[in-house]
Amino acid sequence: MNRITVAVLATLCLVFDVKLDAQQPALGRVVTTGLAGPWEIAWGPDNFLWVTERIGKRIVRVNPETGAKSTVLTLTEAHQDVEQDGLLGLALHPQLLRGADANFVYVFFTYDVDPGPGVTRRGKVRRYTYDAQADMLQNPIDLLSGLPVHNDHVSGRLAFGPDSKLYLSVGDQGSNFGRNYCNPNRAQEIPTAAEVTGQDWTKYQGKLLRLNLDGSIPVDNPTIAGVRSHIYSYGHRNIQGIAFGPDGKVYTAEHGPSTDDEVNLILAGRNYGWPYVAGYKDDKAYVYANWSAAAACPTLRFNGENPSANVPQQKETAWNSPDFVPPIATFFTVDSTYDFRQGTATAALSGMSFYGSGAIPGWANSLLVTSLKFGKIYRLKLNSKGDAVVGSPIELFPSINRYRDIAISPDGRRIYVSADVQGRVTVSPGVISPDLANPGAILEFKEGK
Ligand SMILES: [Ca+2]
Ligand SMILES: [Ca+2]
Repeated sequence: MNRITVAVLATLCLVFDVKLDAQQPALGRVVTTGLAGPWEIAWGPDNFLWVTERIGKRIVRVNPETGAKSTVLTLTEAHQDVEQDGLLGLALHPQLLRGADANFVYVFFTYDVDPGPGVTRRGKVRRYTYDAQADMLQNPIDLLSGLPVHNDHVSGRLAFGPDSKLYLSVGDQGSNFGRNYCNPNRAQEIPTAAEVTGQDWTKYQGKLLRLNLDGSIPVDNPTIAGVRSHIYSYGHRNIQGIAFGPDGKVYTAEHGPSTDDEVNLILAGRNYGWPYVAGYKDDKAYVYANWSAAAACPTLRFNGENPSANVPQQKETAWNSPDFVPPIATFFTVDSTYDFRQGTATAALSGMSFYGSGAIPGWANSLLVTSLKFGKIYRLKLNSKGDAVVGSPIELFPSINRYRDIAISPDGRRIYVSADVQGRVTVSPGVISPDLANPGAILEFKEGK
């Protein structure tokens, strides 16, 4: 660790009560570099890392020993021109290359349905079959198309559940925020039965979806407001990580606004509060300011921390839902007196994995979640029931990078991280830099003892 990193960590420990691992492993090895926006990174049954390149619109197999790459898919029909679109999620069928005739690879990507020069983004879940002889993904079959995608908060994390269902996060489109501040946020809206029958997926924004492997709606999906759809849970902002516990529990990592990134334990049919609540229902720094409901919204200047008086505002405690579920951890919750000139109180949580191995002492039964903003991994120890976090998060493997996603070797001894090719990272309190140490790389970290 260099001196700057130590200073950052020490400061954050004071502010946010996170702990440094006393046996901090040394900075890891660069496995490979030159990837155009590595986004998903998954350990395959071939002992290679399967990687999506968000910007490059490719799926690449990387040899974790040598760093050698082979491209198994170039997806030219994916559309990519903003920070969060392109080729995103990837999930491997657990029977891939195991002789069960299930050599399936599932992907999520964004595409453009505007036939003209304009751009109208949608999202698609597609299945490919991996031909090991040719080392190519072939036989594309579209499973679910026309999913809502805009120019911000795309989400797009795809995961294969222990229940043999696909889980997909769909973001809130950045509505009521940033450049889209006059668009109403629809994370709380549930489709009607007619919309589901008509395959109008507009209201899937701000949701976690659960799909059968053919893209259809599972019969045991929850009924919400009288309607069964692909929606598994709702009231989400921008889920970037999905992980499963050994007993099938579903966990997500989610970007908050200026505070309160969340780690959630997902329960079927439940409401995770956004945009009425960020983090806990505690009336701290977050107040729901509904810019989209303000008169003459386009004439107002968006300011997430200090909305103008014309914008209707509602305290978190003014909203009630019997289905609300608070997070099991936040990064970070701050009081309403917090000075946002210090920077936003978030870590930009991204990929997340469950660590079940006993290979590294003390780590079993933890969630490992990456941070884009700080270039580190947080380890959250779960209680034996897996429904709460024990103690403070532990910070691991700091570097001046944006850690997009994580994969763990089957022996539990090596941790792999994909690093963004561009973007900004916090190098010291209030100092944010676009100079990344290992842009477009995959890094390997080992337990240091
Ligand atoms: Ca929430
Ligand atoms: Ca709150």
